[in-house]
Amino acid sequence: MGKVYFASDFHLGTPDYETSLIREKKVVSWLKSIEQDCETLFLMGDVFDFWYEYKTVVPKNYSRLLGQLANMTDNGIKIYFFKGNHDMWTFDYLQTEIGMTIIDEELMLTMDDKKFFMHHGDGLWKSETTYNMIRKIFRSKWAIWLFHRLHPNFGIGLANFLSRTSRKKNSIADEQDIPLEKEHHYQFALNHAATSDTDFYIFGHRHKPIDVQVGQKSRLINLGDWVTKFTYAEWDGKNITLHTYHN
Ligand SMILES: [Mn+2]
Repeated sequence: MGKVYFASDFHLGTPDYETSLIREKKVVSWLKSIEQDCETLFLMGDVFDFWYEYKTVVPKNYSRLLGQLANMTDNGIKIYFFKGNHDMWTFDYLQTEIGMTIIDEELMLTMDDKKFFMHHGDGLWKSETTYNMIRKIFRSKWAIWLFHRLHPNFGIGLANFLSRTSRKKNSIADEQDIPLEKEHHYQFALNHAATSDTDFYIFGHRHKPIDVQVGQKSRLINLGDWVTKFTYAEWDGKNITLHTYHN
């Protein structure tokens, strides 16, 4: 039996082409280092700092990563791609061309008799009403229909700009070292675990590696990021562990 790997928040594309390319090569190097024993890979959102695909056009970047991922699925590795708040506009390209399974919201799976609850981590908390409303609009059919009408040079240019603005705003919140009990993911997991027998809650989005116990028997893992931390989680059938990739 192979291992299961989890990573999120590569934010490829930011802050500029050159810096992102270095990071993309690092991600690919990590993927090459795990592909021998990897059975399933969970890419848990914000892989791209911005992604939008038209019916016939995709962003002309990320060829190294996409090639590596296609190679892995060709070799029988199962890959799940979660929509993050930066790359929610993935439609069928990554599924049909790369062979990844696209996940819209949460994914609940049992692996090795353990129950996993996985989600990118945005929009889970009901009190974030403004954010959740914007999220709903961005994901709506008519917003997508409208965006489809824009010429890619304009549409993708505009979105890159918006994505950068949103990242700047979010990264301030991301850096805030708020206590664990105030973390939305912790509150969500605590609340959820009270009425379910989930073993592991796995999130990205916060850019903050976390591995703590929740309630009586559950654990919360936050995957950190690949902007400054290069962290990922590994499930070997018995234990889940957080690691930092060095190359
Ligand atoms: Mn995010």
